[in-house]
Amino acid sequence: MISDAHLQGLDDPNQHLLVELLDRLNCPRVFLLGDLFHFWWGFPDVVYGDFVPVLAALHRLRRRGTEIAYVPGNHDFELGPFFERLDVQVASRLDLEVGGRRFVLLHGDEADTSVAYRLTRQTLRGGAFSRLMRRLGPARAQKLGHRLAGGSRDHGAAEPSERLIQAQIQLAERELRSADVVVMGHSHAPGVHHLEGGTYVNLGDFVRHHTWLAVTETGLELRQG
Ligand SMILES: [Mn+2]
Repeated sequence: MISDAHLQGLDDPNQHLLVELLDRLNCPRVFLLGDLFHFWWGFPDVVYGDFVPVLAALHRLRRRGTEIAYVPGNHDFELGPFFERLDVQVASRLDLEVGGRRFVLLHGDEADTSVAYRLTRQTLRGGAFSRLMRRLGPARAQKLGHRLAGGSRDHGAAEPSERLIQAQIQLAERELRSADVVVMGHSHAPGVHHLEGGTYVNLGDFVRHHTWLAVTETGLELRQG
């Protein structure tokens, strides 16, 4: 399970590190838990040149027989048209059983219930914004989206807010009432938390920590690189 690479373009070193990781994975399933791209607004039949290396790596991974699922993050829009053609499942959350344990997979931005965040989310996910992006077309939509997402190179370098980290723990506690393991990203704060109801793993990110979760027969391993 991998999330939050916030890839920015062909010269982003994290894109090549992520490609190397995807190319050496040898497992039945891979879960992408959001914000692989700093901004993605999908148009049918549009392949963004900036992301060809990672898209090709996902295609190779799928061709090797690995099933891939993508839970969109708050920087990902309209993933369906393109990713379903790559035979990647897109779902807003995933509830599944692995090795007899019930997993819930989320991006994790749901935890942020602040008014400002909810307003922004409502606007960006609304019909008016969608119509605007379609009118702009792929090149200008990506440009605008990138600006809205904050174009800075050192995105993700800032320390995650304690408020968000706590809100995610509370969300995990709620989900653990009906699950054994909750996995999310978004806060870029990697960690394995043993809570009363089960285990909550935050994936961290692939911007600065380069952390990801391996689910093996022996347990959960937060790995680096
Ligand atoms: Mn996010």
